[in-house]
Order: sequence, then C-alpha cells, then structure tokens
Amino acid sequence: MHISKSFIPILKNNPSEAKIKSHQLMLRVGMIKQSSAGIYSWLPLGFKVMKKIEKIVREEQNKIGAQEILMPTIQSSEIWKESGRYEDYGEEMLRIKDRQDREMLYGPTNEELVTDIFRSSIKSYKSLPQLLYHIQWKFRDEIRPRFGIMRCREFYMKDAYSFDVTDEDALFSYNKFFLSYLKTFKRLDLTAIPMAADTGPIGGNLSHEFIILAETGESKIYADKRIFDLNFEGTKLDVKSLLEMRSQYEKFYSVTDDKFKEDEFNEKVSEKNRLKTKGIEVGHIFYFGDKYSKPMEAAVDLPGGKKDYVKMGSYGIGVSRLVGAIIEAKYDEKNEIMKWPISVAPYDIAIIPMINKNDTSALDKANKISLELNQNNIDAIIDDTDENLSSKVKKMNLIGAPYQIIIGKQTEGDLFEFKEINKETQKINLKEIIKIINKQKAQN
Ligand code: 5CA
Repeated sequence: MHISKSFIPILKNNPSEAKIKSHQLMLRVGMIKQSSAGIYSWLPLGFKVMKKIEKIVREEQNKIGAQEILMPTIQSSEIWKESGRYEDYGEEMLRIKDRQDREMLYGPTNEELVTDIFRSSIKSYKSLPQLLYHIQWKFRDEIRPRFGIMRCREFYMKDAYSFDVTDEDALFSYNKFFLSYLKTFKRLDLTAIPMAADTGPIGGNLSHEFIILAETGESKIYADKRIFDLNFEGTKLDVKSLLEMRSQYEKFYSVTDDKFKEDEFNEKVSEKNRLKTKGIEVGHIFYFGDKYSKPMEAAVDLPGGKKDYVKMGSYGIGVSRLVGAIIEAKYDEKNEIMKWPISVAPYDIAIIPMINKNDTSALDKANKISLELNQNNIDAIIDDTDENLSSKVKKMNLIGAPYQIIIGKQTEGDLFEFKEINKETQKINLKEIIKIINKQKAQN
C-alpha cells in the first residue's frame, strides 16, 4: 500500500478535544471519525486493527467450543418485558418505534434474545452445555460518552452465553471463559487481571471484570500485586485444572471499587503488596443462574423425567474498546511512538524510501521489497511521498507498524537499514528480515 493513495488522514498536531492518549492518537492518525456524540466511523487503519482483534477473540472462543451466531442489532421489546428488564434498564436503552407502532430497541446486550433462541430449539439436557457467542454492534445511551471509543454509545462487543443443567456444570462453563479471556488478552500483549466485580443490570452473584492497568482507566481497582505473577499457561480444559487455575486467582485479593472494603484489604494484603490504582475494563463475565431462563421459561428435560430451568452465564469483551486499551498500554506519548503488537498491527512493516524528484530508484526498490514481503504474508506500507526522511519516520512512528525499513544513502546492495520500532537499526538482507517478522508473527 502506498501512503499517498491510502485513506489515512493524519493530522499535524494532537486534536485539542481529546483528553487521553488513545483518543488523541486515534484521531491524529485517522483511525476513527466521530459522526455524532459517542458514535464513530471506523476508517481503514482503525478498522484493520479492530478486525485483527476480533479474529483473535473469535479464535479463542472457538477453542473452548463456543459456537458463533449472529443476532440482530434491533430487538423487540416483548422479550425484555418477559424477563422484566424492559423497565429496569432505564435510559441507557435506545427505544424506537417501527411504522406499525411496535416498540423496538437497539440491543445494549443480548441475554433475552439468546434465551429466546435457545428455548425455541433446545429441549433436553442431552444437548447441553451450549456455548453461543456473537460479535455485534451494541448501543447504550451513555449519559457521558467520553474518551473516544473507550466509552461511547455505539460499540462493538463479543458477547457469549452459556446454558447448563446444574450450577456445577455452569461453573465449569464460567471457568472455561475465564481461561479463554486470560489467553485472549495475552495474545493481544496485554496483562488483564480478573477482579471480583458487581453485576449491575446484568444480574447474578458471581462476576469478574478483566482489567488492564492504566492511569486513564475509569475503573478503580484494589489488588494484591502478586496476582500479576500468576501463570495460567498449561491449564487444561477439564473441570479439575480449571478449578485449580481459578483458585490460584482467588487466593489474591483483587476487586473493583464496588466490592472494595478498606478493612478487608488491609487485613488480607500486606502493605508492600497493596496496589490501589486505576484500570480499563476490557472484559466482564457473569453467572446468574436462572435469572432469565425462569421468567422466559427456558427449561430442559432432565434424566429422571423432570424439567428444570437452565443455568446461564454471559461473557463480554469490548472489542472496539480494546483498540483504545492497547494504545493506552503501548503508546509512548512523549516521543509520539506507537508500537502495535504484531498480532493486531495495521501493517507489519513500514518501508521508507528517500525519494528525489529525478530519481525513483529508491521507490522502485521499495515496491519490489513490498511485493516480496507480500508473497511471504507480510503486509507493508510504503511512504511514497517526497517529504524528508525525518517527517516520514515521524509519521510511521505514529502509525505504529512494528518494523521499519529505510531505503536511502546507507543502502548497500541487498543490505537494508532495518529496525524494530524504537530500537537500534541493523543492516540485514530481505531474507533475514522476513525470517524475523514471520517468527514474531508465529508466536502470536
Ligand atoms: N451481557 C454482558 C456480558 S456479554 C455485558 O453486557 N457485559 S458488559 O456490560 O460488562 O459489557 C461487556 C464489555 O463491553 C465491557 O467489559 C466493556 O469492555 C465493553 N463496553 C461496555 N460498555 C461500553 C461502552 N459504552 N463503550 C465501549 N465499550 C463498552
């Protein structure tokens, strides 16, 4: 891709309306454009990153046996009246009427809709467990949308729902999602810590928020620092391994604001291990038993001939919020350098040829390299403008492709000036460059 033909509307300076670094960078490099308060269009650079995050989220859902569906954004109020949430949900729900005067709504979450889908087809315990998920736009009429796509009104979410016969089975499902969340965030190069949390309008009595540390985060958190050192690698997807993994996490105090009690914190955590800070909630999981299945009569036949309401949980990941969360975690604001983890980078590498008016040889070389990289599944962006080297490097530092090649005076034969963003330059040939990048990609 040539930058001159790309739709990457880069601004010279940070936009003044943005208060936090992710919002600044996303506007600055043209990843998003606000269309109205809390509602955004995703431009190519931002959309590419979000789609790559979505792919990782999807792969990890599939690995635990969850099945992907797609539910609509617009729902009927009927099912929400059945569950009793139509009134409870309040002003965050965008309510609309169709031409027949029917009450509809733009889905803020899908517990009711998925329960309706479930009950229409699944009648026996033999078909359980069922883990269903979808990745779809949601709308919540937030009272104070802010920080760009971090707290907006229309956002992209992965929401999953589990259906089981017993509380025990349901806990097994809950733990599968718990592990898959740890793995998902790790692949995004984030350390997300599970914290005991309130259940709010979703309901139930067991819930964890997955939080990444960031000063600009909206969630206050209180934790025993040692929780950061836990290792979940190697946990198998069986009941026992998952319980052991969960109990490791339960050993260490980690809660969000609404669960926090000063006395308990001081008693359970020694002074040197106490962490009071802020974070960004990137995922949230809930167990709520028959809160929806009972009023909506989603029951299955049990072995002895009896029937019982299914036990349900729901599991959300803020796919669009994650774009901002990764920037908060990785962007070096002072030096204006972004380094995307290669798993989600909009481009794997930036090629920066020094172009003189009468001499296109550097650009020709860049095009050739790009082609060869492409054939090796490496996605490159070429700065084909005639700006000077330092402004080109600055621009690419903002875009944040994890690697750069500079083609200029220093280029000798087939040795290129190659560097990982923010690191030392080395002179190596294209074969080695391909090897380095593909090795890095394979690790994610
Ligand atoms: N039904 C449950 C689980 S599927 C649910 O809706 N959970 S939630 O309310 O916690 O949302 C799930 C995730 O969506 C959150 O962890 C957060 O990452 C993201 N999210 C929630 N509200 C917003 C918002 N206004 N803007 C951006 N992302 C949001």
